Amino acid sequence: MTSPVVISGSGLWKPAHSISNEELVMAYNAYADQFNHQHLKEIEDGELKPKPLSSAEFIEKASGIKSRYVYVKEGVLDIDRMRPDIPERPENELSDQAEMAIYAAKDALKSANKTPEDIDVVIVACAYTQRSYPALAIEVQGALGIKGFAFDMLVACSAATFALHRAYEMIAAGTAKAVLVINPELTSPQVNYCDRDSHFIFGDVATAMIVENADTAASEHIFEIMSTKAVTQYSNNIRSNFGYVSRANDTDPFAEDKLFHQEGRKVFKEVCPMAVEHISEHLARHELSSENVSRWWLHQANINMNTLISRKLLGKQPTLEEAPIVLDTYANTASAGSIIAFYLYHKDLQSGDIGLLCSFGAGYSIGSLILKKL
Ligand code: CO8
Repeated sequence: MTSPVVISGSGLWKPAHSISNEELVMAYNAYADQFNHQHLKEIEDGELKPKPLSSAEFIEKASGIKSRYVYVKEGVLDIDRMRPDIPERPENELSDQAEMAIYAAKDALKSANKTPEDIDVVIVACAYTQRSYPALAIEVQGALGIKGFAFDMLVACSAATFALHRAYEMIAAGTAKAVLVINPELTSPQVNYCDRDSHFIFGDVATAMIVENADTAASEHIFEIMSTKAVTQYSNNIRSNFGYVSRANDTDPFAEDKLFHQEGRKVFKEVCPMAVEHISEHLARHELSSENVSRWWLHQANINMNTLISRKLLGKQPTLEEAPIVLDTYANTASAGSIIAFYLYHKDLQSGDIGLLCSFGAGYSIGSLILKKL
């Protein structure tokens, strides 16, 4: 019998700086007041819409977010800047995202009792990479001294789960012996801090996981990947138009459409039923039902989405132990959210317990893995 494919370690790195809802709202409201004052004439003439005020209470109630980590805090709360001030690093220095990735990778290697020599594939999977080439994954591979190959992949909210799927397939096919999947989610440069509807949503973080065969795994907490399931369906409701063609388009690189923007209500309404159907079908593949799942490591975009999805699946409000929420301190960290939930809440599970890891969001994309503690 072939040895199962397992997750043998996980890693997390969070920046040293965080911003509370109150701090963020204070800066945004001061910016909005200044904008409305400076553009009084255009607003009165109906040429511009006034900037509405934000509220910390609304943010917590609508999203579950109380605070978020940011890679660089300077600039974000400066009402004359409203974006992080991240100095460009020279080409002979480690890039920002590679540095974030390496912190999380080292934590994952330690938890899996592995050294870089044990790894032969590195995947950097996240919502954005700070450049197209050379791949961040190859930079990380070089910095860690890993032999083999490495590549980047982008699937927005589902980058982490889709990369774990690829890692699972490589191990199952015997084309890799141990895969390091890393998610350096540096979201803050793409957040429109001047937009009341979205200024609060995202945070920066990096996560990592090690995927290998059970017979090489040597850690305390090993999870068999029983199976994977993915689906995508095209939607313009979550979008950023920033890209390498922007320069040739002769458009304003600071324009709102070049940053993250969404139709949040529509996303909520369309993604929740998709996620419920996807997860139900995935569990049914193993003749499992929701009652058989001890832990739900769900995507962390909005607490009300998670409540709705888990209530539909379980027929009741899940406890925080059953479906952990990390949104309050981390906010939406794109593809890393469900991995943070796993990292923080997996050690108490017993041998034979089943957990479900699932991402859902931009694309639309949904990716799930059914995991069993060995
Ligand atoms: N303060 C006060 N009032 C506000 C604020 C605010 N900050 N924001 C909106 N309001 C107002 C609205 O203007 C509206 O007023 P009115 O009724 O007068 O028009 C009212 O509050 C209600 O607004 P909404 O209906 O929009 O409020 P919701 O309850 O729907 O909450 C959410 C808004 C939180 C955005 C919610 O719709 C949501 O979370 N939807 C799901 C979104 C989602 O999951 N998106 C996926 C995110 S994408 C992703 O995860 C990865 C993408 C890639 C990474 C990008 C990194 C940058």
